Amino acid sequence: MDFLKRLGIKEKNFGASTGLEWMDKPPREELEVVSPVDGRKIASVYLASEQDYEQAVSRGQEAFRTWRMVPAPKRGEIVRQIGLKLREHKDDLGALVSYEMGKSLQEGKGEVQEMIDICDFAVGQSRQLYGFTMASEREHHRMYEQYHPLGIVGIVSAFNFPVAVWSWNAMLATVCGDTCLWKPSSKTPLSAIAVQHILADVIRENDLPEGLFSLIVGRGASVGEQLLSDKRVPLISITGSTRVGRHAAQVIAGRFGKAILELGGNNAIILTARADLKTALPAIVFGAVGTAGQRCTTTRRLIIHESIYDKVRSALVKAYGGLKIGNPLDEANHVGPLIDKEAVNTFQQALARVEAEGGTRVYGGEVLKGPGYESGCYVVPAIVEAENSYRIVQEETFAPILYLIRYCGEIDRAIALHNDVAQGLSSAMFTDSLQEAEVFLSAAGSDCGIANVNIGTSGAEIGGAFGGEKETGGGRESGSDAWKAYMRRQTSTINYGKTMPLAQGIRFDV
Ligand code: UN1
Repeated sequence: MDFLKRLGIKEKNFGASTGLEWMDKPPREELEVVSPVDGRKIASVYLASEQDYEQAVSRGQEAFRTWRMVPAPKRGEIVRQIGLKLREHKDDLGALVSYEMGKSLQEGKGEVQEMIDICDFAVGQSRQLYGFTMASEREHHRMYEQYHPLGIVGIVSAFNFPVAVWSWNAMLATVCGDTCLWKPSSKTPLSAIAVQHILADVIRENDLPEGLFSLIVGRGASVGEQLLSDKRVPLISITGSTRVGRHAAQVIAGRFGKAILELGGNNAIILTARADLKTALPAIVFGAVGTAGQRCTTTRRLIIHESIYDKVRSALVKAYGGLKIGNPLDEANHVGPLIDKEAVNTFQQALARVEAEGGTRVYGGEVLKGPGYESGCYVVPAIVEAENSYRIVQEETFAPILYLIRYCGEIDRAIALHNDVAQGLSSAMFTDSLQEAEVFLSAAGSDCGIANVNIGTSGAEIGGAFGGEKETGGGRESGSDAWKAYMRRQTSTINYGKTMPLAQGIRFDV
């Protein structure tokens, strides 16, 4: 476990920092971080107190006053340096993510690559914070819009992407002139602490102010509630469950704050009669069992045309039979553990519920025991035949359960089933029919924020806007023009004439 040392993780770590400074005054509640990989304690973290939170916010406000006046391309230069540091630490940080969270090493490194990619994206963006110039209806007037920094951006991230989702938000916020206050999941605080150490070099080398990047590790509602109701934090970006997001959105709206919500998904792939199963199969399996079914974008429902249903079911059972489940740091394994035993319970309860509603389990569902599985967090990914209307199918269970749903007739029927859930994150269709594909992507097609053709539901690139509709929350992070959410918009009109004409031709002579 040399990577822990190289990332600055000690036996006991502090969970609150404003940059170079760590808040280390005792007494503090201590949180033990246990790896789902082997059930061993990795390290412990002293949780942040309310005073630490106050300190982080006041430093964040102070840093904002100078940071907002730094030219955006110069802010981009800082992000460029962060990207370089992440490249240096990619293997170690990827290993820590894998060990602390349980995703495969490939996916752990992929997550750090996603951070590097968004750094590159944000550097380019720092020279492109464009506003429009509009034609004024008044003579000798110029009208244009500009984007200004917002202030402190709160970033609440989830355990399943313990570092990448922070970077989507933080790197854009940084080039936009904001300061960042990060509350990571208390299930994966060490990955966040390691990132804070990586940032420290860049902060030191560039003499950046304390409060530009703050970290607050809290547990349960304590610091979280403080953050939600804090008027000094104009924007909070939240990744998490719909339940948490619904509450957060109400509290933030109550103070007219802004929120970017990336909540639950219930993502489906439609396999039409025209699907190429050779390409579809790996996409389905990766989508359903990658990160042990704990991605927001995980494929949870497979909507299959009746003419190929039996063939698809047997191909999937065969593919699942070849999956290697075990220590995710061993690159021979495809599937690692769930995050904790509570998640294993949720997995088992969901399987019991779907069977009670009439579903048939065709593969998996067992909890693995014996050597290599001591943590009690390893499960065999499950395939279940179900109806879309089952209550459990309507919910997002954060575990590897793939529901097979049959459709008959035309794709309109498949699309209706597809959209008949409360969530709207990611979606896909496999077909070689141009017509079917275009219908799926049309206004009458998928109602999700992400809609793919001949690609699975998970593994989005950072260049596109990421997020979804309905109970997924409506927010967009990452690429495209998602940066606009991190800034405030201003329309400015300048009169360079010698008269005072009013808009709409109104005359007001005094
Ligand atoms: C998430 O699960 O919260 O599209 C993010 C994907 C990844 C990001 C997932 N790029 O699967």
